[in-house]
Amino acid sequence: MREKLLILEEEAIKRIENTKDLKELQEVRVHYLGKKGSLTEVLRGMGRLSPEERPVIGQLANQIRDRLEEKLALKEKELEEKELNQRLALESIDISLPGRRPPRGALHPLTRIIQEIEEIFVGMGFTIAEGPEVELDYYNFEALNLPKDHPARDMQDSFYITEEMLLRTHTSPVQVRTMQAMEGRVPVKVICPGVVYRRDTDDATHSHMFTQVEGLVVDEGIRMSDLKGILLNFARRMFGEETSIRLRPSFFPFTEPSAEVDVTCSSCHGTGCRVCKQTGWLEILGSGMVHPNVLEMSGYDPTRYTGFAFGMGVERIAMLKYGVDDIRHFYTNDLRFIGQFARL
Ligand code: 2NM
Repeated sequence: MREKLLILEEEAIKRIENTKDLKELQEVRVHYLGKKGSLTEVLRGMGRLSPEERPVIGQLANQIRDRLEEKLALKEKELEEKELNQRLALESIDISLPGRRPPRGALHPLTRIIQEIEEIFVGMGFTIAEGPEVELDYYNFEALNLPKDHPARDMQDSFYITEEMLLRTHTSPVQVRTMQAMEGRVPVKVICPGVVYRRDTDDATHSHMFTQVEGLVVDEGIRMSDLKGILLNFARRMFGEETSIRLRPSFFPFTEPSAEVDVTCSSCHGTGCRVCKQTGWLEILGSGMVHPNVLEMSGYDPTRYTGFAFGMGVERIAMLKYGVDDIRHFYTNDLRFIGQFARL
């Protein structure tokens, strides 16, 4: 019996040592120490032993079980470590490989100019208003002192959708809507950025869809000097503090008097160059004192209130500021062009 147990132990230890994974180790454990295991079997046969032998063999069997348990535990720890190391090696990431830099996006140059214009006017107390691009004839023309038979309202120049609906030709209808929503309250002090549509043939300086920012101020006692002050401040913030402006008489149906505003050419500082066609001046916007008919139609008594308004083309401002020679560059989305305006 004693011999049998010692052989069993030797055999079990060999098998434990040769085990290659945890699954196999569990099989070995069951084979020797399980309910129907070899050692268990031997212990069960102890009933046939003499009373003198029984405690000796029993003690030996228990010692062997303890030693095997210990060996199994040691081997289990070793195999667990081995398997963990294998998994870590397999799942390891090569952190020495440099990453691929994703291309960085940037705002479109027109978006940047719009934001810059907005910031300047918000700094002077203006709020920003937006409105629909598909507009009623009433807001786009009628309420701006352009009655049905007015020559400046040529059907050929607008994209009409129905008899009374069209793509807005300027953002002035937003200002009309703002005045009507204010129901005669003052001050009205808004700028209206947005795209507008005109039935033009596209070329280097014209686009059938372009971007405008218009402004409107209505209050008691608003005068032409207020317009000049606001627009001089805008021009200096936009084109540099050394910039001067000049106003030239002009005509718009919705303002009287009306004026075109020029800034001193920043390419030649007023001495004359190709950009300003030797004049030293660049036209940047149209403006004027709001026509009494326009105020009246939108709920403001023109004997009590006055106002000024102005409108500029954002593409033109961007072209002058950055020296861009063709408006179509803004719409082609060639990253070689667009990428040059990214803030670094
Ligand atoms: C311009 C030039 C002059 C203008 C007028 C109005 C309104 F709605 F108040 F009547 N908004 N914008 C205006 C005046 C626009 O763009 C060249």
